[in-house]
Amino acid sequence: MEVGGHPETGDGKGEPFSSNRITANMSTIKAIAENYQTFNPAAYLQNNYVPPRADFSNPDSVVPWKLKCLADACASGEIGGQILVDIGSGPTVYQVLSAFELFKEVILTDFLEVNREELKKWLHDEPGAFDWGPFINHVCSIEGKGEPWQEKQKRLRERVSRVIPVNIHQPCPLGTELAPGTVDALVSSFCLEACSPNYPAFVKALENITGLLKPGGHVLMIGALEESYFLAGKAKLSVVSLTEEMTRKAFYDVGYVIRDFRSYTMPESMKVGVDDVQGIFFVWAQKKESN
Ligand code: U87
Repeated sequence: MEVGGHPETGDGKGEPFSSNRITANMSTIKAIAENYQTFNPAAYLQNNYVPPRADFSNPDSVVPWKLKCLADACASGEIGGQILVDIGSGPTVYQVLSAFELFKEVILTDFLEVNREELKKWLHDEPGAFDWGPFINHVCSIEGKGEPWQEKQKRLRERVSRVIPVNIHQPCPLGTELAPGTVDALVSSFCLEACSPNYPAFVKALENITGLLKPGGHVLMIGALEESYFLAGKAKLSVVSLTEEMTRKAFYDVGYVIRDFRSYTMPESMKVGVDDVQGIFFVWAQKKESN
């Protein structure tokens, strides 16, 4: 099959689908996977989920902005159903604090065993688990139901049915755990761009996770804009540098209608030397009924 210039040698013009790019792609996906083996969840949580980035008294702080975007989409009344899957949860749960209320079953996923263990530690309220209390309390205040955050925490721990492996670079990212087209909604925060070697691989990964969704299903995605690396202990992870246009185009090309798109410019006060991120995007998108 002739795809963009000479199949074997590639035409050097960087045609996205030339064969040597595909092989290069594969090697770099493997390299990223190896690089993640030194990812330290505790260091990562200290880098991103304590003040100033997680400061609920500062309206300009990063985490309150993320939680507001998610809460607004979930308050629309249009999102809900049987199964919600969070793609690339890492060691965090803040990203599902609004959405989980709208589903019967919530499935958390990550590529790394160490992160899945960190999640299970919190789910089972084991000693040394990260304290998501201030995050849950903030979401309760956004939702304005005035309920004690401990009740919401208890509900979330009961609603999570599984913590399973995921690989977004696989056509079936969850393997045989869930059949294609059976999931009602996806949440994903800072995952696809943080483990894809380049933009075509990012778009392919979006296509792969989209295969899990029912037609008409919703995605709530948070991601980094114009970031090239981040730190997590000894690990220095490379990131695909995205612009808003590249992000919108990916959702459009994969077959979504964008329901809401927001972006946040990283204030100097939030640049704490753990990455070179310049901004954050939030997308609420709906998979077209049929492409
Ligand atoms: C979070 N969701 O913190 N398939 O929101 C699937 C994979 C694969 C793979 C690796 C990146 C952190 C972003 C969580 C964790 C997100 N992780 C998994 C970080 C970068 C900007 C920034 C960050 C965090 C891997 C907070 C803030 C900012 C990680 C997850 C990526 N800099 N998943 N093939 N390979 N992963 O194990 O858990 O992706 Cl505020 Cl600004």
